[in-house]
Amino acid sequence: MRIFKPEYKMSKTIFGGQTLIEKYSQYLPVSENTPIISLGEGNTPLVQAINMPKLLGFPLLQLFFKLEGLNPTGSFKDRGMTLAVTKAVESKAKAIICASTGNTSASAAAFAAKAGLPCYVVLPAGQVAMGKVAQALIYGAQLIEIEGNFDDALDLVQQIAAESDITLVNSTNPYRLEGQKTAAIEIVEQLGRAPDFLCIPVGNAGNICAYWRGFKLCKSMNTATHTPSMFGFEAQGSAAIAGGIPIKNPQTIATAIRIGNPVNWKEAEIVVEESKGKIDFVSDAEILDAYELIAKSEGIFCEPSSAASIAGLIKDLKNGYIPEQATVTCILTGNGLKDPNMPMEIGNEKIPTVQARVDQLKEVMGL
Ligand code: AN7
Repeated sequence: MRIFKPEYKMSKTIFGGQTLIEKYSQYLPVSENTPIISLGEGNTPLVQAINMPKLLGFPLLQLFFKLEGLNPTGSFKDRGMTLAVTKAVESKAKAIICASTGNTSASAAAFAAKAGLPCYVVLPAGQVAMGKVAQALIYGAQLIEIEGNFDDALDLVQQIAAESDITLVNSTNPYRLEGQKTAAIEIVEQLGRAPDFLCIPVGNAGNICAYWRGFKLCKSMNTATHTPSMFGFEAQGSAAIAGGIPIKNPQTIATAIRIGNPVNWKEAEIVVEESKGKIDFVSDAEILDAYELIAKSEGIFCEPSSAASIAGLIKDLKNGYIPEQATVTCILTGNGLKDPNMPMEIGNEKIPTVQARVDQLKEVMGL
């Protein structure tokens, strides 16, 4: 429930930098009068891996991580959501709605809160990481869980949006991918060039399309001399695009990408063709290994779905699709804190408990 009436002000609310929409306004469908709804999204760090290339046995690899989990709600969704909600407000929408595996709902709920718009969130019951549900709740969205999966939820919200004046903010909303393409422009700014390969997790395949739009834009503006090969990775039990057929009952521990019929499938196939890329899959075991490796070797806690990009990179270094000398960027789409139970679930070390005495502490420390 909203605790106030919406009141749209155009005054600046983000200090010490520009909003994503202001910074990239020339590439986005906005005007001087567009009432920007911002939480301070974008401008995320690009961090070079220093230990992983050696540990993996590919010391010459130039590997960079784009930390999209450092956006205001902890995922890349904020880049598209700032524009989708801004445009919803501009067109005087009454409310917004989405189906979600979690991150879209957290982002939609937060931007709706700032805009003073009601927000409806439809989730697959029992299949969303705890942190994401917590976010949507505290931001004041109306949450509804369905006995079904993400694909069922998306079908339902599309019907509701078609029959009402509620704006759908899933990636079928054209503004979502337009906002998300800014991440590619940022990478080129930060790296001073486009990477040779971009590794990215694939769920609905919206983000891979958005990045491709951004890289093509950089090439056309001559800020990059080339575009990267786009390598997308689905989870094995949900690998509809890689397998060439929708999956009725998708499975994976990477719940964010547990999607059986990706909505941006067609555009993603064009991206693969144009960029000389591919959409492949990685197993849950490969995802969890990568999830642990990046945390333990680089100090980066991403969510399991995000680690699909690293698992894919490792797979393709080993089978030769990605040469060792390449410059590669992995997109880490979401923050590890979204799914705080996962480290405990996969860790088999028992945390010792001792009395509050220095001798006992020393003993377990091996001192
Ligand atoms: C962490 O929140 O679909 O291929 O409803 O949360 O653009 O779908 C999330 C997707 C990757 C896949 N990484 O991106 C949702 C949702 C994380 C994600 C993806 C998602 P797309």
